[in-house]
Amino acid sequence: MMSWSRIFALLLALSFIFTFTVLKSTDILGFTFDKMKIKGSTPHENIQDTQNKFWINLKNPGNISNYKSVNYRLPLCNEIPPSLHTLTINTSIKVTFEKIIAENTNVQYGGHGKPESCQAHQKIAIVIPYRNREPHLKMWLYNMHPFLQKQQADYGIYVVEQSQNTTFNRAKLMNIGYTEALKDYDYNCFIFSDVDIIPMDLRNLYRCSKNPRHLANAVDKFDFRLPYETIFGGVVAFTKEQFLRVNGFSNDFWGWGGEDDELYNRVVAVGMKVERPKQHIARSKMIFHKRDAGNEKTGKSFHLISKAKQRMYQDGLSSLTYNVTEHIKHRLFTKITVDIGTL
Ligand code: BGN
Repeated sequence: MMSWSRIFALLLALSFIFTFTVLKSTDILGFTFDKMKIKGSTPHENIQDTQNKFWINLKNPGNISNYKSVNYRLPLCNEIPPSLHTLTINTSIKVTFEKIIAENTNVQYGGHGKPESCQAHQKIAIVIPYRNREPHLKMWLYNMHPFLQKQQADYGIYVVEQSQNTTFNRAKLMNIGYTEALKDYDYNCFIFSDVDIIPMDLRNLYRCSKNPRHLANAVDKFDFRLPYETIFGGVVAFTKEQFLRVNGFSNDFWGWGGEDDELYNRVVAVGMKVERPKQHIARSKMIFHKRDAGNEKTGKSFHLISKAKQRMYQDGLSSLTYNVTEHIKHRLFTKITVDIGTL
């Protein structure tokens, strides 16, 4: 015969088990129990920084799901984050990776940041075409990590580097950034940015919208105006679907100029239009530099731009080929070095 105290203890245990099962299945506590096990860990904790540097060379990047973070039921962030204001950008100070890391401790390997107090509406990949511009990259990261965090963005930085010293192909690097970023995380917004453009106002939200957006429409180099109405260079934002719809950039623009004009024509050809933030908000600084070697004009742009509508479905994401030669998760960005062939 069981004593009353034993019966009571048994009932208590049963009710605990019952409550636990119900909470687990209904997720009442606001996060799933399996994920609770990794509460407090960062998505990147599995990566060992054995070389005591700021980066890891991933031999098999596909195996590391370093962006699958804890699914807290945070409230959605406000559409417009609080306390947005103009910024003073000083590009003459000296910055080091150590300094940027020290000032952005929330940023995780691969250059991934997200708001801590709320859930962002968009998952944003920032794609930067790159070759041999380390001082600019440091200046960009120094300014842009704080910028994106103040904008409460859930974002990752992708620096796509052309490995060969041959003619540069900005547009193809953008297409590669889009393709590679999607292997990391379910990004739904892509911001394609030059490494030398820094926004001067937090109200210039680096976000996607119903139409593709031109974010750098008031650059100091052009006296904070549009040099021509259809300009679409510097920094543009596309949702995943918008970029697919235009089949990305053309891969056939080697050397300086025109790939952005052609992209503009693609956008118009599929019936979308370009949106722009107001010019007093979109003020941006371009870091001064001379034209890079290997990025001369080739003189072929004009013809390609005029044929955008006819060519766009044969030339773009659908025809993209490249080889990744190095894939690095730096503390402040993901760097993907690629062999893209030559002109
Ligand atoms: C234009 C370039 C753009 C560039 C802007 C601003 C061309 C096409 C020539 C037929 N277009 O002249 O790519 O964004 O200047 O620098 O070169």
